[in-house]
Amino acid sequence: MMKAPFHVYSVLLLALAVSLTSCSQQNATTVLEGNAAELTYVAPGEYDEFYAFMSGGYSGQITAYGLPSGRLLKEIPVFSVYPENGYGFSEESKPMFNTSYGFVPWDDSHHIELSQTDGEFDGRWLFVNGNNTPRIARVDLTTFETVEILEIPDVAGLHCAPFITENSEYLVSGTRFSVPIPQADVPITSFKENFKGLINYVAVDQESGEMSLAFQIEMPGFNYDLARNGKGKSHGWSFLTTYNSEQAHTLLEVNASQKDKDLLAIIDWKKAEEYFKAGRGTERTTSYYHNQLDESSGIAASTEMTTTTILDPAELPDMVYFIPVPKSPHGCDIDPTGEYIVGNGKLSADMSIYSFDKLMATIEAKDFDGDINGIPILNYESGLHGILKKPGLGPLHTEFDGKGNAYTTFFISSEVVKWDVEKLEILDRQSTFYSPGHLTIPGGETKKPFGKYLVAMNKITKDRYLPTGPELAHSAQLFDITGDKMKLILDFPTKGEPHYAQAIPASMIQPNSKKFYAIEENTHPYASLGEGQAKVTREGNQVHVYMTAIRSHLAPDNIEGIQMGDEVYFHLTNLEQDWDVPHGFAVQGANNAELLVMPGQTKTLKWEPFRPGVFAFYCTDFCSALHQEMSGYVRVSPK
Ligand code: CUK
Ligand code: CUA
Repeated sequence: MMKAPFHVYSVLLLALAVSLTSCSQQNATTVLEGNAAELTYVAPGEYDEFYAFMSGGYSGQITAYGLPSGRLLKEIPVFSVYPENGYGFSEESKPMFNTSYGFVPWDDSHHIELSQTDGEFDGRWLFVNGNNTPRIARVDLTTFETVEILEIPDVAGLHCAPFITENSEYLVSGTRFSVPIPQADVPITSFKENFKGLINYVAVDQESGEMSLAFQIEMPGFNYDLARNGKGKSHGWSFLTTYNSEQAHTLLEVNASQKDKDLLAIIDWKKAEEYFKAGRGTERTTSYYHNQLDESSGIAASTEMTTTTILDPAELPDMVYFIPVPKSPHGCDIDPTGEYIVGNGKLSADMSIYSFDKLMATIEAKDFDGDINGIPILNYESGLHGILKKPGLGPLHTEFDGKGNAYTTFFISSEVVKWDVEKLEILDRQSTFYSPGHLTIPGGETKKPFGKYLVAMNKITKDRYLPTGPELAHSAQLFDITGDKMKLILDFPTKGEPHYAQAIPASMIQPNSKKFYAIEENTHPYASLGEGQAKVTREGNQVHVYMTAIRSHLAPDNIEGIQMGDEVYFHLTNLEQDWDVPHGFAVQGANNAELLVMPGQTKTLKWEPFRPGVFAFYCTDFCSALHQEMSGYVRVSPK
């Protein structure tokens, strides 16, 4: 099984696994500039200049931070239930978690993508992937709420997602793990015959933001890792790094690191779209869920989808290409001009930078070195802009400042390196504490980066903060990149494991931020639009409590006539019409969670009485001086 010269790889692999955490705190202090406090200080009552949206990794959520202060503004629940506000517990939100695998209340969120118009952020929506149970979610940036979750069928591990095109036409994603497609009970040793990859194109409605699966491209059974879409001159093309072109299915750390080069997939998505629209795809039966929140009722609904269209590159020419990329690549990043594509290998000493013009010329000249399943492999040298020599160890991700500079994180050597994209010259390097994964620069993946700051999201925290036992918060580090040299100016702990983040000027979001929901627009079927509508109704063993909340009482506040065996639905409408006056609701022995209801909204908690007696309920949000009085009783009688 271990045909590879194990000793050779083991050194590199050990280095990758262990990483260098030798930079001491001493160094941190020496690289700190004297005016760091001034550069990051946001006075009480003042606002941050940027919102930074970070994925939560194994928390499954998104967090919004202010930059440069590093203050946590909000955790936005996406793929995981969130008892803090009842997301995933309220009847309205439960359908958001429906998948073809059942109710899945957790995921692993990796990559944030802000919506774009003409290659620049437009501040409308935020997309993020669920890596484990393949899904893509959309957050509405007027409410900071998850409004849509779309499952991606037949893939396994949606790490490579959801990368957006220049006008938010599509979100491209690729399967992390190849699997039998369609799923089948086959021996794992039949990997090479039976396991396949899929690259997925989800269309985004330009007006509503609504996602729909357009088509899937069937690919060889590699691992599809990360992608970016072209911009400007390269608009219409997608680039995806792949690893495990060895097609190993066991001990990947050795067996998927045998070849000196893996492959970068290059896709002409305009061509794919043409084929799709001309009906050249094959329809396949499948199952996946599309969950959407109706914003006027606040109720989510699921639709099961049953077919998908597959495009086969073996039958549809001039659509997919490969080009070799150095050993075990991770990030795939494109500079603001759309000309340079960085596809670096984690186990390679140098970084390969491709030129879009040269790639196109290579395709034009059919300068191919064979093919895989009918997909041409472009000549490596022909597509290359050049090599960045010995930039550091373990290059992962690159972003840009819009001034011709790239910034790359190096996991093994624990640093960020600034280099000139055109000249391929290293300009600066600064230590991070410790091994960085992604980095983000405001607008750093767009046509017009805002520059100014760089945030490194570090995988290892160690001694950066007061210890909290074995489990530590992950850490982010803020650098000022306005000068020739990067300056470390702030450390801040983060939630979950932020893999990627994007930052956007606050001015693009703040004016549109919704303050409350208009009660007259509430279309929830169980809403009480005034206290006069508060009531209790019964349909068989289902009891519906139409309840209202306004400072400082709940109505009705004495509920009798409930029997053991009943299902009680508390439909709480918050009648307030002012900013920042939520009311909460919890009932004793609640076997789920609470509700936190925003002004003008209705939310529902299902409660099944557990024994006869009189039980208290109360508002959970300190909403007024008489908040403690905001309570009531429910009486439960034997059947
Ligand atoms: S990431 Cu998902 S393993 Cu480098 Cu984009 Cu962290
Ligand atoms: Cu309403 Cu406390």
